[in-house]
Amino acid sequence: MTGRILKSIAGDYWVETKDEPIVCRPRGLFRHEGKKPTVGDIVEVKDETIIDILPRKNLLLRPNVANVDKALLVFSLNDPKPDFLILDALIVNVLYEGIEPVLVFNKSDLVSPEDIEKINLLYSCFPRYFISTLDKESLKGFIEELSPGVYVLAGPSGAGKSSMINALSGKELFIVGALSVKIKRGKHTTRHNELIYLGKDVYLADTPGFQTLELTPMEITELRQYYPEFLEVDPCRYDNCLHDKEPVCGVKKALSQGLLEESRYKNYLSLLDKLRSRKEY
Ligand SMILES: Nc1nc2c(ncn2[C@@H]2O[C@H](COP(=O)(O)OP(=O)(O)OP(=O)(O)O)[C@@H](O)[C@H]2O)c(=O)[nH]1
Ligand SMILES: [Mg+2]
Ligand SMILES: [Zn+2]
Repeated sequence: MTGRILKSIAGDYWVETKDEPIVCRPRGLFRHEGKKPTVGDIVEVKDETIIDILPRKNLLLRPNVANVDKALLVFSLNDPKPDFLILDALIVNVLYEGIEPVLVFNKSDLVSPEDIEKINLLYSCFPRYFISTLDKESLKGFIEELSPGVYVLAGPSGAGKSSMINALSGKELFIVGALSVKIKRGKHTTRHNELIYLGKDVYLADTPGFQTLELTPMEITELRQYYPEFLEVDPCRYDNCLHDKEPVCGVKKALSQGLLEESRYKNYLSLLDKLRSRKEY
């Protein structure tokens, strides 16, 4: 029998079947082969043992989910305030895995329409939604994004990922955490990855939030290709231009003309520095 892994806790795997999910253990051989079943995997199951992992379409590492169709990057507009450097790094990580990012800015009830418009312009080269899980109406446009597939929700702790899945499913499937009073940060309420079947072949993966920036290791020359807006400007003098100190650079020209967002570019340079300092080890 084949099924999809919905969650894994301490070596137990919940595999979806027609009736109830079955709790399975992976066969011992996987470890020797360096294979690890992952949430989202389609697996072959026999006698409560996972005996085979079917070929994966892709594997997102942070959060660790297999066969992802789109990544919903969930950031709150306030409480906690969005960290755009973390968002930009996350966009890069997702694109690096060949997965399309969809930006979901939550808690629109906590900011002004002007603030929303600024962020709307900043990220105009990505599909993006502004929602509040407290306002079901605001979810309507977003629901149309959900064609059949596996969607992973990723973002900082306290952004409202679990709240979103609860609001979309109409059920209290996940525990929602309070924010710490002082720093208005999330408290890492969700502890493991879990796929929820929403109906109509749509799966949503709730994942634990994070607070720190993690950038997938890559060559410094690779980074620029994960900035879709850089691909639209005039060509640079050098093919391998990093859009940093080089003369006659299409990106810097576009910036000086106000055609690109300054803060996206600054964050690009920060991520470039991160990759450079990693290389020096
Ligand atoms: N004002 C407001 N608060 C919200 C909204 N959505 C969620 N919250 C609150 O934000 C807090 C965090 O929500 P969660 O859904 O637990 O956030 P999470 O992203 O799942 O956090 P982790 O599981 O820690 O990663 C809770 O107190 C929610 O009630 C919203 O649209 N507006
Ligand atoms: Mg959560
Ligand atoms: Zn350039």
